[in-house]
Amino acid sequence: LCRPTADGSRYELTSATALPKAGAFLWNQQMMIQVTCRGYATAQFMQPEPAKYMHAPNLEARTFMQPEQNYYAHHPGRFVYVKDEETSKIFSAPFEPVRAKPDKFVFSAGKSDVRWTVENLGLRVELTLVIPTHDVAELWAVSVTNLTDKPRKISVYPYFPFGYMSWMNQSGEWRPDLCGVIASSITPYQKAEDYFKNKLLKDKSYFLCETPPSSWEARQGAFEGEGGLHAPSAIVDSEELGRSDARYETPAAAVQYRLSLAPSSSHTLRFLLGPALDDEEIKTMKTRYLSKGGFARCAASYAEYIAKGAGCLQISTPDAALDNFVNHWLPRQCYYHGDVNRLTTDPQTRNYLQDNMGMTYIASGVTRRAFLTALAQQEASGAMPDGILLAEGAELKYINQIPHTDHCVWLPVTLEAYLSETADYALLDEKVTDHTGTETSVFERISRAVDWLLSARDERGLSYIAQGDWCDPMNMVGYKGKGVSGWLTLATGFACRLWADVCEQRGQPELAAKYRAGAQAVNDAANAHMWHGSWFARGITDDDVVFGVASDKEGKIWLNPQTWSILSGAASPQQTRQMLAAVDEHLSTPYGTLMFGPAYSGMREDVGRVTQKYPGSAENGSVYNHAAVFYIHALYGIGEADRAYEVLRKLIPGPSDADYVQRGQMPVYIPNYYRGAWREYPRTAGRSSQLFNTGTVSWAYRCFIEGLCGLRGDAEGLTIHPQLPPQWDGMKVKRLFRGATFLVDIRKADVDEVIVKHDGAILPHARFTSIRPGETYELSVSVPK
Ligand code: CEZ
Repeated sequence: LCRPTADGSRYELTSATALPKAGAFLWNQQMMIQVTCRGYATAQFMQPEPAKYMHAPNLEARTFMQPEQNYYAHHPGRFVYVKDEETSKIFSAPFEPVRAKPDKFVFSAGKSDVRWTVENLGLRVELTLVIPTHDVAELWAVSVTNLTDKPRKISVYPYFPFGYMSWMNQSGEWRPDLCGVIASSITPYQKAEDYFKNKLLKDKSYFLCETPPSSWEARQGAFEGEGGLHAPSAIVDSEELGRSDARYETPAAAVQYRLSLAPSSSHTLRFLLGPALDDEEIKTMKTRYLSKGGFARCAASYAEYIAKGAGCLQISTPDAALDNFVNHWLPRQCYYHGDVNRLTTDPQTRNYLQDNMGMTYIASGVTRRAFLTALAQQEASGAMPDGILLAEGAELKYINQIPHTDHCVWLPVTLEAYLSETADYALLDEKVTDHTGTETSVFERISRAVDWLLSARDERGLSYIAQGDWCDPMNMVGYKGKGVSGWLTLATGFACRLWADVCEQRGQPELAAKYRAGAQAVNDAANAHMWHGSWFARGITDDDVVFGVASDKEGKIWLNPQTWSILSGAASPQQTRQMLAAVDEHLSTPYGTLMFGPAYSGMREDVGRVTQKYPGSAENGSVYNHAAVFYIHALYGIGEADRAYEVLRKLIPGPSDADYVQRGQMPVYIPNYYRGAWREYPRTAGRSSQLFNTGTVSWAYRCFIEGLCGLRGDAEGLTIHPQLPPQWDGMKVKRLFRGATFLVDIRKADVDEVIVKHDGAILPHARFTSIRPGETYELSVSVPK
């Protein structure tokens, strides 16, 4: 059903129906497109706020990327109809809208392109999608091959619906001068002041043809006719498309090529799709891209851009599917997050910092700049804002208008990864100027952020939650100003602990002592008020009700407080044993570890909106991978290698067909969640959200590097402490680190502790120092059985 290509660089899906929502995505700093194997697409571009050039057939609410998107007959997509002119039979590639059963179907997700091969009616259609590195456009190549030994007469009709562009003004027409269908619109608005902003929006969408077609149609209604998209009248009832235009009607680009194909011969067509301000821009794009050479140059340049995200780790383990994911797809997804910040102009502060943490392993200069950017927006109180503004004129939108209290936590937490990887302690002395003109060092600013965390606590020493913490929709625990978060209390402990280490490292023992004392105080408070029986509670509401405890029927046990009590040091070894057993019992599922359980079946007004999400979806008790990966990180930290690996492996779909079908996703990214509620709703349990925006990936990469492979940096070197799962005898690792290459051969052996040999000599403390950039070091590592 689903397999990598021989060199491992692509993943192929051989059914259009088994995983109907499975897809792939491409991005650059200006745009992003997610396409499903069946041909539906969701694309957006930045101007500077996210906008669409292909619309739904009805007016869409502006919102962020959604999980479990629904696709429907008129969903925006990229389709190619084919008609055999002798028999009048039709099909469409990749699969929608006709849904004719193909003789062969291959959806092939590449790192820098997406391809399909579809065979039907003795014809092969090959589609390739590439995008530019710096511009907003889609480059589509369509090849048709006659697979029979007879000459064929066929019509090929690319059909790219623009959708409902605007209720104020929309139209579409064939433009012979540009050789394409151009749709024009006015982004709807009502405030006079918006006119001046909107007049520079790219309100045209173009579909250009390299080769002039035999005919065209620019009006969606005329194309579809009474036949519907499954059998459009313009194709089924007529020889040629009707050449009409759309005048305040829904525009679409349909073009027809009447081809005669000799046996075994092929014909290739190229098309360019995108948004534009005006004709000038369309002409420029056409000249730049719409030719064989233009396509080839674009593909090469985009592949080069993607290759910059190759990361720092190549593994070879007994699990080939795991290797493929870690070597090819995980760094790519980290790179996406770190390079384009999910294509928002105001990423949530916690997302911005964690996405940039992943970039540490790919291009650490980007991470460094992100710390400086974020800290320049720190508030005078030391608090961090809910979102970091990245574009001029950008505003805090959606969730960033809701006060969350955890943002400061992520500074020391993500900085730890950055410093381990780079040892760039000089960053701490950089001066950062905020909007008031105050100049303060990075070190001082993060100290103030940690101080703020310590101050934002109640008389019991527990952290206020306001309208949310890491869990965005937990908005009603503390909206009256009193409720506290068990997780945030423990996360504050972890932040203090990490920050104390940095102070120590800088030779500031008094400060280190202060933050150690801070960590102790919050950990004590958590133990006094949150530990109930066998695990830590999730919080205490405005009305003083403790929740996330054994007596709760729903939301009984939450993963994050357990995880972070390990990280903060609040949990004793005895407590840890009890918690891990409870997590195994209540939260472990075949598709990963639940964020909490059982899911809420309805609104709990003292917890909030999270309880209103569908049980088992998103934050309401799914396998929310971001929470699962924190858990994995904590488990590696305490040497729980077996448990850690078990949870880690479940982040990735496959490799059995049954698992692919249940999750519905290819192993080319980690989604933000898999459905939970597996006792209540086994039919949907495990189903992927298909949403590739997730804080999971930076942590997952970190867990592979520092946890599984155990190759973690410190101020002067690299420590080596692999934690292999029980079923493996060994693994090989190539790790790029501070400019050097480490080739590490890890084997289980009869040893009591990790033994590392280099050039025949045993390294003291399984640690490599005096690393010289450009060198390659071969290490052989023995780990206890
Ligand atoms: O948003 C994510 C946030 O981007 O949810 C995580 C949070 O830590 C991330 O920062 C957990 O709550 O209902 C909501 O508002 C949701 O919380 C979503 O916004 C959720 C989306 O799935 C993001 O893509």
